[in-house]
Amino acid sequence: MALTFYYGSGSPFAWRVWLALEFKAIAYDQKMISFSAGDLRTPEYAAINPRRKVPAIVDDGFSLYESQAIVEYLDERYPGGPRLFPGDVRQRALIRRMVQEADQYFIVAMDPLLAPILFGPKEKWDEAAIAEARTRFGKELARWESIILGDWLSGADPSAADFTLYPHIALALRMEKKKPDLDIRGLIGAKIAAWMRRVESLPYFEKTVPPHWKAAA
Ligand SMILES: N[C@@H](CCC(=O)N[C@@H](CS)C(=O)NCC(=O)O)C(=O)O
Repeated sequence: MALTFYYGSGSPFAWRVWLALEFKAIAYDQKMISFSAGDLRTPEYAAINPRRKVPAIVDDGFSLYESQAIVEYLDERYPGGPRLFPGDVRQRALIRRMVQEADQYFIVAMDPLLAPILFGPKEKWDEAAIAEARTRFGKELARWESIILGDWLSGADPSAADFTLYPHIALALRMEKKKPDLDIRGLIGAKIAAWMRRVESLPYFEKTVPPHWKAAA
């Protein structure tokens, strides 16, 4: 197998690459990195990604990390089949803009919830701070309701923008497992909810769902 994909279960950055690989029907070999077993700290992995994070790929001896760089690389290296950046120069610019918005603004708005709820102990939850962060995050989710341009985020066709935002929203929804009254679903508008169902209907979607999420479902 020419391309090896290194991922961690639940990483939205790895999930984006996984969706991109499947979308483009690129043959790959997958290696799941265990955060808890210390796989990121091995010298072998450091040689692939010295920042010791997932995702990473090794394609015919070429190592690459940083999810968005990987997605762009895949589209250029494997130009056959559907494009992750389809359309003309302006359409592709819109897609890149949305990717940036998802990675910059969406994540920044979600982080004040994610840090305490998914990664902190319940006993330390500050309900007032969580409520305030939820309101701010709700504004960001509402913004995407006006950003979406069609059936897919950037219009008529799926693109890298969909594969960037979807895993971030899925991670946000995951917080409800630990704190059901957070009601993230209640912050999601009708257009984004329909778009999520569209992503979830992609034939390869189920295969890319983080394995430990499926195990716990
Ligand atoms: N900017 C990076 C972010 C990658 C990242 O933060 N990965 C996390 C998982 S979501 C990770 O590997 N964390 C392990 C650690 O920091 O020890 C990308 O887009 O690939």
